Amino acid sequence: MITQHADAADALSRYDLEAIRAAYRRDGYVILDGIFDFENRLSLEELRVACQAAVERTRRGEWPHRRVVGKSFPPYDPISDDSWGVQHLLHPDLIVGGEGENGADKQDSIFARLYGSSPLLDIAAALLDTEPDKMQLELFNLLINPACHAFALPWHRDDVRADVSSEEEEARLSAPTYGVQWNAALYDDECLFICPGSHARLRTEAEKRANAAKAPPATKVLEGQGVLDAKWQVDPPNTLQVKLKAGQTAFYSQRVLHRASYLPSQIRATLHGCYGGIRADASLDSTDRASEQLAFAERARNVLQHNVEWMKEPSFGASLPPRLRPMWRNLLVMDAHAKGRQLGYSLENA
Ligand SMILES: O=C(O)CCC(=O)C(=O)O
Repeated sequence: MITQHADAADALSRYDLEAIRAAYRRDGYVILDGIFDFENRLSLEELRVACQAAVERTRRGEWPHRRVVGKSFPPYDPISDDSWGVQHLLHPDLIVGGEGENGADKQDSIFARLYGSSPLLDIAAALLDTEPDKMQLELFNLLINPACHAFALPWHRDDVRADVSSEEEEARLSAPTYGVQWNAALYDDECLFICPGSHARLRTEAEKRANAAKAPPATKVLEGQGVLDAKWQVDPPNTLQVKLKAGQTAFYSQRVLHRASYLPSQIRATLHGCYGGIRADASLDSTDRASEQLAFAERARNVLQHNVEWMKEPSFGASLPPRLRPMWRNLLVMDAHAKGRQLGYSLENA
């Protein structure tokens, strides 16, 4: 529809995509304003309400797909009742049987509408150097403050293990990267720490030490207690605390070295999503290029380790906004190529 396209173009024209791309390539992250101001004109407040319903349902123990305090990476075995994330915001069951009649459909679609909206999707496409219909639907989760624990994730790259040799690290980093991740803050959020530029080079000795260190264990804290542990002894000197104001979004490479710290007293509702770009040659078996194989495995593992069987349902594909449907089909293609490969999990919980 003309209006929708005009709005999308208008939303995008406010951004200097070349400058954004240059910053992202150099630093491995870029922070932008205004990605919620998309064509459907949903407000931050509406997104907060929808997220609050999902958080309450998770805290009541009614939503099994959650990031569990005590587990930094998948699989998130339910070892604790407390949670640091709500998984699968696009899952049709998140709303069915959830908060009741009032606004349920609206909440259901608000996440799909945001995930497929402009300028969010178009900026991600620009960062991936592609077009939305050549991208794949991936993960869309919500990162939240635990209810009663201080919890932290160790320094990590999402799919490169800390104990890689320099040769392997070099091979992994020089393979193409087909994904982009983003944190979109509904409240001010200072939980994420990164080493800018570390997505595209070997780690320094200080970064290797940080990457090898365990995070402090989860500890129970009383209401109102605690401050965000802005500094760990092991932090490399180039550590940057990512400070997002409500409404800001950080797009970042999953290869950038990063960690995170969470406190119950620090309200967090940060939408956490990723998209993948598809390879020009969709048939993986026709290429013997080792770097393509590495790139494919990285992307596929990143998505498939999160229990996404439900995403393959035709009814889910049919329920999506039109812009997301080619992306959903691309996800199925990737899944078909991944069949029979033992991709495993990206990282190990310490
Ligand atoms: O909490 C965050 O912002 C970072 C989450 C993260 O590092 C991860 O999901 O691997």
